[in-house]
Amino acid sequence: MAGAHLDSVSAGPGINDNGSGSAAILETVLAVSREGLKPTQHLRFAWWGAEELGILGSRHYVNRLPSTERSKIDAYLNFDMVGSPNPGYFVYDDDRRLEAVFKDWFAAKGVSTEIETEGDGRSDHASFQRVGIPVGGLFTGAGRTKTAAQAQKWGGTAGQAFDRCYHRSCDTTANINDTGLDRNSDAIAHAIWTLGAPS
Ligand code: DTR
Ligand code: ZN
Ligand code: ZN
Repeated sequence: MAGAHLDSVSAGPGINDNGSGSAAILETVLAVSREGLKPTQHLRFAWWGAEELGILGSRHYVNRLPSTERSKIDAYLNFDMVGSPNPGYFVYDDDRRLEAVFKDWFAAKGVSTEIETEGDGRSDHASFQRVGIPVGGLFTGAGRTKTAAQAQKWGGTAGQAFDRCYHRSCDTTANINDTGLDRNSDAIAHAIWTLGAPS
């Protein structure tokens, strides 16, 4: 299962937070449909409401899931901010198997990754993690500042926030780094297919 929150804060349009994640998983859905792919596992996608109000939509969904339905969810992948203008490449480290799918893909593309440490409990994956469903995901950074070492390996601007428009009115379509969104969109498609159609 893959998800992204569709809502934004009232301060701005939320194109990176979280139009980027919403669009990235939609692209995977469209590719699977366009190619007529037949995964061995069911693929489930969700676009959450009210994440910014307290992770309410995904919390409601999980709380209302019967246990028989919960047990069908092998993993939940969360994509919340995957196109930050000064991007980092962060991978959730909550589950080793899921983390490896992303890390290995980026490594094969020559892109180093770091463990995502800022978001524990701060997005929709928390709703699944609290009931014991393995979670993973990607993140390109919010208000924290990119270090010189990170700029050295990832490019971008050291001493500047990964997304200086986080929760601000300037989070518009100009607030997206195309390379970061492209790389993460491809990594997302790879992970969903790898996990959905295990060889
Ligand atoms: N995207 C933010 C929540 C958030 C902040 N840092 C992280 C790290 C990983 C996932 C999510 C977040 C929001 O929706 O406000
Ligand atoms: Zn937000
Ligand atoms: Zn968000």
